[in-house]
Amino acid sequence: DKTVYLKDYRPTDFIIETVDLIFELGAEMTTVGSEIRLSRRPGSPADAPLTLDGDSLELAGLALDGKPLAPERYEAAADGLTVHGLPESGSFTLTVKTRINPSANTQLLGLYRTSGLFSTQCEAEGFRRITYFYDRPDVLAVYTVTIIADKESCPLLLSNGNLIEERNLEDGRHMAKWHDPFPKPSYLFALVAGDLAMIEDQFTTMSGRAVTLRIYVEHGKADRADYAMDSLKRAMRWDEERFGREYDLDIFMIVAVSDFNMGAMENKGLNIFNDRLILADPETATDDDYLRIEAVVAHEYFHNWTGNRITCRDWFQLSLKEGLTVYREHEFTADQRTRPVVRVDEVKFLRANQFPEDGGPLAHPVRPTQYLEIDNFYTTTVYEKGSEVSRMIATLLGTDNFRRGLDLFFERHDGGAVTIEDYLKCFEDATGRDLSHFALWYHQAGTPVISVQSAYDEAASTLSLTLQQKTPPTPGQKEKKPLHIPLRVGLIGPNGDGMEPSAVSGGERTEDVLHLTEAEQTFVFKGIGARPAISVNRDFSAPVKVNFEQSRDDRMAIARFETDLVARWDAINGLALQALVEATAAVRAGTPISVDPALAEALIETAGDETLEPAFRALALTLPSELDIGRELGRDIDPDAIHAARRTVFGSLAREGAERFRQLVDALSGDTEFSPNADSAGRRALRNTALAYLASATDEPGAARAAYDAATNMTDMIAALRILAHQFPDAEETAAVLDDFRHRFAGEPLVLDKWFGAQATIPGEEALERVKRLMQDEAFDALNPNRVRALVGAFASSNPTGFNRPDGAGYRFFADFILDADKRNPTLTARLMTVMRSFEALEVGRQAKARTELERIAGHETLSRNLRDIIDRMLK
Ligand code: B3K
Ligand code: ZN
Repeated sequence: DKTVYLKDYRPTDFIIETVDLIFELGAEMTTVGSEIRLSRRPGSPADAPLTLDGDSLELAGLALDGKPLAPERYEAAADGLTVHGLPESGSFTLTVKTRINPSANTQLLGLYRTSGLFSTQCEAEGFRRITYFYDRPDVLAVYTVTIIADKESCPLLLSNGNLIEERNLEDGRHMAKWHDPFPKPSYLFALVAGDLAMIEDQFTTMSGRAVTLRIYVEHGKADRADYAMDSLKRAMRWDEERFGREYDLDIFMIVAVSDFNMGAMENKGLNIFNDRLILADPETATDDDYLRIEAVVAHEYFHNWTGNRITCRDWFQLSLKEGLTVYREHEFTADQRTRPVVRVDEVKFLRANQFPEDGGPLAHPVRPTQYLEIDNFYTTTVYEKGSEVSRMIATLLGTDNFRRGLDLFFERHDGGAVTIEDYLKCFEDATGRDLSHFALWYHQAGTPVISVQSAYDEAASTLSLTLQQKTPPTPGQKEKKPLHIPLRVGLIGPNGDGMEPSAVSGGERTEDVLHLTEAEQTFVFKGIGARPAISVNRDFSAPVKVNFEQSRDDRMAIARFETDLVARWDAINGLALQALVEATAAVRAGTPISVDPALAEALIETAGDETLEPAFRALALTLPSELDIGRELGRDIDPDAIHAARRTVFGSLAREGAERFRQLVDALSGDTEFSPNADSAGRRALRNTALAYLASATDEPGAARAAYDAATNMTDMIAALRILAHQFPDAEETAAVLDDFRHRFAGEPLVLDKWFGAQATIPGEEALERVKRLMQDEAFDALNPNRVRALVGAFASSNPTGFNRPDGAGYRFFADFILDADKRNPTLTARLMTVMRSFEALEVGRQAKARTELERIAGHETLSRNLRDIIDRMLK
């Protein structure tokens, strides 16, 4: 059993001071020379051997202080190197030589070569695929890196830090030497070599230092990197202003690569990105792409302080850097755009991704205590729930105190590898507030459910609010304790105005935040002259589910009058969700569906409310997805019934509001100059949402076809294409548009991903055959993670009727794909596999078919550790 436990943590026996690496790059054979300066850690046993990590390595030489080591002094295996009899005191140098094959590296972990480019991905445990090393985050060393390669095919040689030497060698080769003065763990090491285009800019830091900024992209794509550059500069400025964080090297580089397992990687001074998160222009990128580019460029940049300057002691502390950095990224996005709109997107994401994880077989705490494969813990719990936990600290302490705590964190731990406890202690020490109860959020998995009961006493003018909290059991954690939950609660009076109580008893209250600390607590609000509508969890102050039987009138009051727009959206969304759940039940019972006219009115009214910004109106108008409805049901899910119900409700709303939708489409179609800013994007979102309704109201593809033809940017173009594909899959217009798109963007893999995705998600039984057909398209590449996610990933995760075909053929296809792909890229397959984690919520027939396929996968003996870990937990 290779399980790693938090309780087993102990420091290494040796300390690494410096590392000198020499890469002689060859496509099929690269040699890596590593010279490590080491010394025995004071207090560690005098006879302890040095045990370094390795993964699929071949040792090609080993020397101690320049002298080759006799074979009896060491044991070398593909997965590790042990050296005996090392000096008891003083430092010494170990020279390790390995040989690797970057072209054969289809895992895209370690050093790999795709499309002529050498690049690396070392987090979490990829460095050990390059050389034998203490590949763990608490070993921080200063790196000097020499890269030698053929000059013609690899004119560009990059690594972390500053370039200190560059010269030509014989045989057409050249070399570059980089030095990073900041001690770092191996997971932040990076190397890129190849032939790329570049854009350059400059940033002057708050203390007046000039920093060179460079973004490297494929030749011919340089003009698509401007938005990323602009985002980077805004992020750098924002981090100075909001958190006092200044950049520390003279150069900051980003490289966009097209074969990449995740979004991006924060290597010190040399971020490496999936090119879909760098490249954008109006003709090829959507507003969502722009939004994500801005967010991820900022996120990786913010890691320079939260992750790089201060890193994790061990991988159990992953949320220390990821949760906090997501929180910083969210705050940045909120400041760049419209705060409540950004917040609604976060809430939607959390509910769609983190809640199901927390409520299923893969649930784990924000700080786990054990793992089999750390790669599988880069989860939405560690990231997004981790971010929510930091957000709650800010809510509990207030913005200024949060900043004080974070300042102390930077001051106290700069250069360190620390724990979640160290992080919390800074907030406690800076503010005097005890966070020991709050800390449970890091250790207890599961989404708390808060049940609310209210009683209004007219004679006494009091409102009592009884709040009960319960966190359901999760794997390995049956019993749950009550958490410290900051819950924002607002009261709305009969005339729509907010009501402020004269006093509140029953627990701590700061502004509108109730501090829920016990399993059950009753707060009594005094001086409430009339029965209010109660708005619970404003701004989504806590990542919880709220169970509150509220009258339709109260919910309507919140939907109309709540000043907190997040709660307002939530009320509208909740009403729509309830209607869709009822409609689904009607479909299954064979009874007619009736849509509450009040709901239709509220939606249509909001859509036309000029006092609200278009982006918010678009959000309000967007019905919960089929997946949302399934999650709300939580069990016995019949995707076909959900689909039929949603289609009917959508159609009836569309007919009801046809006039308004037409008017919105016309009024918002005039923008000629494209700007990616939030305001313009919001207008496009509202217009395209209205267009989808309009298409359904008229039940003919003409308007969408016309919109496709008239589109001057990718957002409008793909929106029209999706309406056609999803609402009129068999129409001539749809075939024509799909064909046009395919040819127009023939040389643009990232754009064709949108085309794959739009078709992979066309509902219905025929989806599977369509996906299989698309896999034969020459633009599809089963080795490229972006292609796989766009087609197979979208089908499995976002096509409920197609994937969950009652005959189980969708599951069978998916299992076959997974088994095949697992031989090449385990990170990718394990991640893909998780889309089936909620299979037990399906109705029994589909559930059994899904289980059969999952068990078939589990029955294979040669699964990667990544996939083995996921599948075994899913079937437990
Ligand atoms: N830290 C990387 C993610 C690494 C994933 C390794 N399996 C990107 C990020 O979160 O910013
Ligand atoms: Zn991150």
